[in-house]
Amino acid sequence: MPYKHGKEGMVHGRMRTSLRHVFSKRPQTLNLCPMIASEPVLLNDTNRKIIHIDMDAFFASIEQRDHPELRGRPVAVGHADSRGVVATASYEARAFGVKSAMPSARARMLCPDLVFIEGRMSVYKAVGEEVRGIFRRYTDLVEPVSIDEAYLDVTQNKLGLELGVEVAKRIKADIRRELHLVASAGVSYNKFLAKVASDWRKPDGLCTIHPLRARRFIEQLPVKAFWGVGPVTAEKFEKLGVKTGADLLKMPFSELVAQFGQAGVVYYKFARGIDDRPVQPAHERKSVGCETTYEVDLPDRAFVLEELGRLAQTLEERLRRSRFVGTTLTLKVRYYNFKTVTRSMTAAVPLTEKAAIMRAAAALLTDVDIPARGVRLLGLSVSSPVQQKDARQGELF
Ligand code: TTP
Ligand code: MG
Ligand code: MG
Repeated sequence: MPYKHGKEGMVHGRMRTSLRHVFSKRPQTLNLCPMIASEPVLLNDTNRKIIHIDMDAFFASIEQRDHPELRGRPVAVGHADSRGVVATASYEARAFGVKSAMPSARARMLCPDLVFIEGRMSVYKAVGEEVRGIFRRYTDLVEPVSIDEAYLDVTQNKLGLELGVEVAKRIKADIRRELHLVASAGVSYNKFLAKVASDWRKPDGLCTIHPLRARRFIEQLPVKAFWGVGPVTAEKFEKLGVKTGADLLKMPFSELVAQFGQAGVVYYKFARGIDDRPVQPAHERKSVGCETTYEVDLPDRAFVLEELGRLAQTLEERLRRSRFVGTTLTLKVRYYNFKTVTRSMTAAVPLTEKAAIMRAAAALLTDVDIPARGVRLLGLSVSSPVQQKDARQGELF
């Protein structure tokens, strides 16, 4: 045991706080009790039905679907020029070793007959939306992870189907019939196992990991297949003699935490098939805003206007980045004495540019008193969304 009692308590305290982001807040599923035992007592929730779905060779399959002459041929989506890289490759090209993120020149060396296609991002995004539309026929608990994959919680599903695998089968069939594309699905009682399962028999995979078989499955799993284990961590595990889930299971809790900190707790739980992270559906964004508290209170209206100009610039950038489009502007002014006033107006057209935001902000400010002792905070936000497509499309794959 590398920790003294006091220090260990502190380490656990810190882990608990930050783990809130990783795990659900149901306290009965995690009972870390460092003073009594070095191995935490863990309860496992195996009642959920979670599906992870990922489209097969997504961009390349769409190109083969839309260009029949490419079917059965090795296809890479990406720039063919010397500085280009492969975004993805069809399974025919993968047989030659061509894969995502590989320089195009190397891909061509491996597969001289490779057909390069320039990507059509707007088409891929639209198909990604169609796929999500199919998921939502079965459940609203859909958590998109990237353009071509998502987690679904189908414990309660709209069709009242008993088995998660039955839902997964139907979704795969819908995607094939309606979109002429192929998806792989993994089904289990948590996200970690569902994700591993969907990767298991790609392409066109459908793998279920039953709670009673989870332990066996995990034991033979290479440690690099565990969530959060990248090449660097895999090497660290290798040096510790840990190659598989079975090896990981032998590592004491204290040792894992000493080696990997918070991540060690996660590995400890995953090795035991425990992952309580909920499926979190995409939340609808209601507003985008920014505000600044000034070190020295702004003394008059001219200063306030100048600062509003800066805020409007920042807001324009944030709106663009989050692809948020809304029509209501709210101005917030906090005085030296913390008294706060807000004023809002709704425009006929969306407020997306600095000039329009600034005009509206200046109009709102005419209705606000600026006290002689100054203003300590200003804020601007846009709300009343008119169209939020792709608002969460931060990550693409
Ligand atoms: P992935 O799901 O990682 O890959 P894939 O769908 O092409 O193939 P698989 O059958 O193994 O799932 O990524 C989805 C899409 O994201 C992929 O078609 C292209 C794009 N992408 C990139 O542009 N660059 C990358 O490095 C990766 C990994 C993906
Ligand atoms: Mg994919
Ligand atoms: Mg993917």
